[in-house]
Amino acid sequence: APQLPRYTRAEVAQHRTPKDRVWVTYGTDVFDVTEFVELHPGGPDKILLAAGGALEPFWALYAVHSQPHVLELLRDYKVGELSPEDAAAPPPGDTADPFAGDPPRHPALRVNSLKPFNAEPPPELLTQSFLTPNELFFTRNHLPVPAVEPGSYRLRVEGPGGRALSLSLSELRQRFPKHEVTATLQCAGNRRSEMSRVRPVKGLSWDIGAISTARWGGARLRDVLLAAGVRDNTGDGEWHVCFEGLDVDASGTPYGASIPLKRALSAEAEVLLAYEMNGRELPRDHGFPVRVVVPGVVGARSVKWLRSVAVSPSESPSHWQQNDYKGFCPSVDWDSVDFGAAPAIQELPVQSAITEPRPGAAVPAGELTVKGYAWSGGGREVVRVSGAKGGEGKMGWGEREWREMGWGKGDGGKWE
Ligand code: HEM
Ligand code: MTE
Ligand code: MO
Repeated sequence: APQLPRYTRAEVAQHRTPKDRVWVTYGTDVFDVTEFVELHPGGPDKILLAAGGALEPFWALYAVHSQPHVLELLRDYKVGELSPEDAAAPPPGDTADPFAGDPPRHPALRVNSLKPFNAEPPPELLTQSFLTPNELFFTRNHLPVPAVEPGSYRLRVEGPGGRALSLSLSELRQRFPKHEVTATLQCAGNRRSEMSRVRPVKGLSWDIGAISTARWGGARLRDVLLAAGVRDNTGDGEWHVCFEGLDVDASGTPYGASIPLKRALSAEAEVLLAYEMNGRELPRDHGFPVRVVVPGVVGARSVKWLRSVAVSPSESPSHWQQNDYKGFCPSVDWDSVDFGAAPAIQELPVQSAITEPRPGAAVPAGELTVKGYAWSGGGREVVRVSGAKGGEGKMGWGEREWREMGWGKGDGGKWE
């Protein structure tokens, strides 16, 4: 066979659009798939997400590709091989960097900030499946990802009157029944880039993807609190449950937040201390080994890398409970804001967005399939999706999946 040319990964990365030609790698082989882009059964937009890089992380998410005919098809487009140096693993990062220990991430994520890591899935992958694959679930980190050794992990639970528990990971799994909940997390900043077009606002410039859905498994917070001596009448329904993470800032202060004790104790609210996400252990970016999941409530309260849980007459003293994640009227700005004057956000209102087609996309004349998501907030069910001309949307997986799973309610849905 004739010797094919060798290319570096940097050379492959220069071919990311049909104009510059579309190259991808698989193993150590290089392919020019420009002519296949329009023929791709999964759509041209999706294949372009991998342009200039490796196919493996994308194909790992969509099992349709693990069939012999897909590899055969790819073989026709081979144009070369990776240079021997680039075929080897990338060099390790800088150890003086506090973020050097962060985990590897999926290349499809749209990165809003690298350190700390904040990223969202591209819209057309968000509605590719009802449950967001763990690798694509949006990530909102305020600090470096802590490295937790699961064998020595302990969760401290402080009940009323000085009572406290210290739970290992296996005690958390064995002492309390495992409960599963399908819940959507949304960051308060979701769609901030659109708000900024009306008036500039401070914060990460999220598009519509700072929202994702997973099936979470773990112990009910209620069960753990009862074991720590909390009773249904503790604090007369006025107290709070404060959470702290293992992620700390330069002064050693951890991320923290709280929710009302009433919600924590409500069997209906289904607040979890989750150790599983879509049937697997939590990924490091999403709180390994244990995180809080508060369905229907702003993502900021679902504390990751959970270190402690404490019942208290007051809300968490954390910066993120007291001086962030609050809503103000449009006349308030950063000079006049008084964070003490507003309550901490818990439930968020209705949210919905179109994921396909994207703004500005050229679409064919005639009937068009539009995809998107709808979320009610507060753990409530999506009742209706209506079009601009009053037409009703056809509910997609949301409703159907909840019924299949025997769930009477869900707090998210996707439709087309
Ligand atoms: C489906 C090939 C890249 C997402 C398919 C199918 C083929 C194919 C042959 C149909 C499989 C079957 O039903 O038997 C390829 C090739 C690629 C590529 C050759 C690269 C050169 C990608 C990438 C993504 C992707 C990067 C995601 C980001 C999908 C999806 C489907 C699909 C979601 C299923 C479509 C549906 O039925 O809804 N692809 N693919 N593909 N592909 Fe790809
Ligand atoms: N927990 C800790 N310990 N540290 C954090 O930075 N970010 C919060 C919350 N829990 C955060 C945290 C915010 S603002 C959101 S929106 C969600 O986690 C995001 O969860 P995810 O990264 O798993 O999507
Ligand atoms: Mo958030």
